[in-house]
Amino acid sequence: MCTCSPPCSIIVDKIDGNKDGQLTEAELEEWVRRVGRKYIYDDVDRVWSYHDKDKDDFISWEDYRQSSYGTVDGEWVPQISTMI
Ligand SMILES: [Ca+2]
Ligand SMILES: [Ca+2]
Repeated sequence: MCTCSPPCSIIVDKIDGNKDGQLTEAELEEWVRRVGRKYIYDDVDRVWSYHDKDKDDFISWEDYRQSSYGTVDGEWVPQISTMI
């Protein structure tokens, strides 16, 4: 009996493209590609939202500077969080 959380059958159902109850290498490969694309798109959304400070759907130089730089003694310097 499967004790996975969520149960393996739920995950297998998502991977099993033709719903025959069997997983093929091609189905697994397609699933890995699909999950990878979703991760990339989600990450782009996250980074875009972080940099678009005024939420106008454009990243201006001012947006980028505010999200990536701070000031020390009046000089713009990269923020430590963007250097890591
Ligand atoms: Ca299948
Ligand atoms: Ca903006």
